[in-house]
Amino acid sequence: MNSTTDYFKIDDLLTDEHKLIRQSVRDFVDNEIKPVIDDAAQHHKDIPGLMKKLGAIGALGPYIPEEYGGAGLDQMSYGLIMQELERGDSAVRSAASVQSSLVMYPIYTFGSEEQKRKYLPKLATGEFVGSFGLTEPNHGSNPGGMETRLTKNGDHYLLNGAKMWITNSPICDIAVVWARDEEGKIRGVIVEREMQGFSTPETLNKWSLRASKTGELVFENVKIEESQILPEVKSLRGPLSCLNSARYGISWGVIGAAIDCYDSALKYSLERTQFGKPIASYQLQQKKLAEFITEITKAQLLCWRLGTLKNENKATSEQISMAKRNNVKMALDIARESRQIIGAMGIVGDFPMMRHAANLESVITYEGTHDVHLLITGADITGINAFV
Ligand code: TGC
Ligand code: FAD
Repeated sequence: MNSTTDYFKIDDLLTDEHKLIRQSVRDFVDNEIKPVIDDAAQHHKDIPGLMKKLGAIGALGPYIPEEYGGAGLDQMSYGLIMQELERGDSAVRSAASVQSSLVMYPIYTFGSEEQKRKYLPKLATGEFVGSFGLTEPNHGSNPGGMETRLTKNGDHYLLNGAKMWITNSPICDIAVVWARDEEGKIRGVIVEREMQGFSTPETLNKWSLRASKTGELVFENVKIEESQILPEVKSLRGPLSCLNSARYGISWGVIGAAIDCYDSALKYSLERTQFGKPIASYQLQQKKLAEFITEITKAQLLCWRLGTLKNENKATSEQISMAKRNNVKMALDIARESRQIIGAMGIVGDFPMMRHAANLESVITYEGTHDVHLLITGADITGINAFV
C-alpha cells in the first residue's frame, strides 16, 4: 500500500532546508492549529495569538530579507510554508499570505527606507497586523475602476472612500490602501488604525473562512502625510504585482487543504466497513481516491516548477494565474468529493472536509475569481483581451 502524498518524489527536488522548514510548519499546524481549528471555525472566533505564533515560526514575510525582520528564504520555502498552513485551515494561510504578500511585499518593494524600517520588523513578528485594501463595494474584479480618492489639501492629503471584503480589517494595526490621486494615478497609502476618520466595521455571518476576520476599511477625510504614501508606485501594476505573490502562495496553500481531505478520506475508507468489506475495496470509491492523488500530484508539479521559475525571477503573472485557478478548483473538487466518501460523518466537525470546502468557496473567489483567471489565460493565448 502506497499512502504517500509525494507520489512523484518531488521531495527529491527539494533541499534539506526546504524539508526542514516544511516539517517545522507541519509540526506547528499539528500542535497549535489542528486542536483548535474546529472550535474557532464553528464559533466564528479567532485562533488565540495566531499572528504572533506565525511570526515566531518565520511564516510572516518568509522571503523578506533578514535586515527588515523577514526570514530571507527563497520562494520554494514560501510555497511550502503556505501549503502546510492551509493543511490546517485556509484562514491560517490567509493570515500569513496577506501579511507577507499584500502588506510586507508592497512596503518592501515600493516603500521608502524609513517606511521599511518602521513597519516591516513589527509585521514580521506579528506585533503589527496588516490588511490590504484593493476591492471596493462597486469594484471587485475590476479594481481599475476604484473610487477611493487621495486629494491634496495644503501640505498633506485627504483620503476618502471605502474598501470591502478585507481580510483582517477589524484587527489590523495598519492597512495598505490603494487610491486614485488627482492625476488619476493609483497610489499606495499606509493608513494607521489611530488615524482620525478611519474605521473598520466587521463583516459578520460568513459561512466561509470563519476562523478569519473580514471587514471594511472606511475613510472619511483621513489626513495623510506624504510620509505615509509609498513613493515607488503610481499605477495599477503596483497592487497587481502584490497579487502575483499572494496568488503564488495560494497555489501552494490549497494543495495542503486537498492533502488534508485526501488523507482523511483514504484512512476512513480503509476503516469503514459496509456490505462486509471496507468501502475502499469498492471501485467507485477507489476511482475517487485515485483521481484525488493524481490531481494533487499534478498540482504539486505545477507549483514546484512555478517555485523554480519564481526563484529565477522568470515566472509570469499568466503562469501564476493558471496555477491559482487550476489548484484552487482541484482542492475544492477534492474537498466536496471526499466529503461524500465519509458519508454522514462528513457533515460534522470531526472531519475537515466541510470546513475546507466552505473555505475554498472564498479562495476560488478572492485574489481573482476562477473566471477572471480563465480570461487572463484566454487573453494570453489568443492575444485578445476579453475584459474590454
Ligand atoms: P490591465 O489594463 O490589464 O492592467 C493594468 C496594468 O497592470 C499590469 N498588470 C499586471 N502587473 C503585474 N501583475 C499582474 N498580475 C498584472 N496584471 C496586469 C498591466 O500590464 C498594466 O500595466 P501598464 O503598465 O500597461 O499600465 O488592467 P485591467 O483593468 O484590464 O484588469 C485586469 C485584471 C482583470 C486581470 C485585473 O484587474 C485582475 O486581476 N482582477 C482581479 C482582481 C483581484 O484579484 N483582486 C484581488 C483583491 S486582494 C484579495 O482578494 C485578497 S484575498 C486575501 C486572502 O485572505 O488571502
Ligand atoms: P465581482 O467582480 O462582482 O464578480 C462577480 C462574478 O462576475 C464573478 O463570478 C466573476 O468571475 C464574474 N465576472 C466579473 N467580471 C467578469 C468579466 N469581465 N467576464 C466574465 N465574468 C466576470 N479584497 C481585498 O482587496 N483585500 C482583501 O484582503 C480581501 N479579502 C477577501 C476575503 C474574503 C473572505 C473574500 C470573499 C474576498 C476578499 N477580497 C479581498 C475581495 C475579493 O478579491 C473579491 O471578492 C474578488 O476580487 C471578486 O470581486 P467581487 O466579489 O466584487 O465579484
